Amino acid sequence: MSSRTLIIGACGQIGSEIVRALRARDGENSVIATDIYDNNAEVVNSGPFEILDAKDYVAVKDCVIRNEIDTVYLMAAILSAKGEQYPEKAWDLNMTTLFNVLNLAKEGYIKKLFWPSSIAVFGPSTPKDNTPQRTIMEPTTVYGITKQVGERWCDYYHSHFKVDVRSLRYPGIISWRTKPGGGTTDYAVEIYHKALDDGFYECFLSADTELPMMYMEDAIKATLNIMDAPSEAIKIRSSYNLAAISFSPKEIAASIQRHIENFTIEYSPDFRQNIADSWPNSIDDAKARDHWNWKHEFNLDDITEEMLKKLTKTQLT
Ligand code: AKB
Repeated sequence: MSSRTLIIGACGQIGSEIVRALRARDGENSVIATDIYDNNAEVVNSGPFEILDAKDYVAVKDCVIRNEIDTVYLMAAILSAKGEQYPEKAWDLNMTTLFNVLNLAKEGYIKKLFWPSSIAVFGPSTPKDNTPQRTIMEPTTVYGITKQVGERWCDYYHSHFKVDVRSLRYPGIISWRTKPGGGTTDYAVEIYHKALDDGFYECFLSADTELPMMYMEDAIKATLNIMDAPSEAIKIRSSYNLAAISFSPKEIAASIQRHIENFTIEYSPDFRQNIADSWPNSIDDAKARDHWNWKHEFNLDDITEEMLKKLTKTQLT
């Protein structure tokens, strides 16, 4: 049988797009989509789908063996904002699922593994601008702690057990097909929906909060590129800094106003402001660009144009 891929967390914002891209590239039956819920019709109906609790080691192992899987993308996680509301749940889900797949790879059931990290690994003591690959990392969110510790475990499993694990520190990801949930960067997706539906957005971050962001198409390209790269090219086995653009709520609002003149925004920062303030403004991703030729395409105005066009079309159909 040819190479078969398992996506865990396949109904979520990034997981669903990985399923779509891999099914288009490798054929629908090569990609087994799994999630704890079956709440994404496209993912469920476009090829093999199974309900899977990624915290259950025996169930994940059975799924991997039964489907003759060699590559796994673990996309299930509790993100930054939700993690602060459910700290123990976030720790348990984010770490147990990672150990399950790392151990399956160590035992030889999986050949290659993708695990997403995040800019949340950084904290208030990290240099804020052009944050380097290697720097001070003192995250102040539960989510950030799980990602930082997860990175150390990925590196450990690679150096001690030769596990072929690859990882990216995703910035905020902007997409139109599936909404994000439970993150601090979610405002940059919500704002487009509200601009079209109501002409108004009440933003939970302050006007000048600058954060690293990326369009989904770029994020998927980066993910497939790092997974396709030869093993020797992947010189960092914790996780790679990955960047495209940085902007603030004020700047994304101005970009939307170039298309929807009457769009207005107000700012009511809540607990997510503290999280955003602890993260970098911008990221230095020179290592990714150098080691496996990463290059982004979409800037803020490209993203605004695409988001408004695609969301308008979706509303009309
Ligand atoms: C979040 O906001 O929690 C995520 C992330 C940056 O990892 N989008």
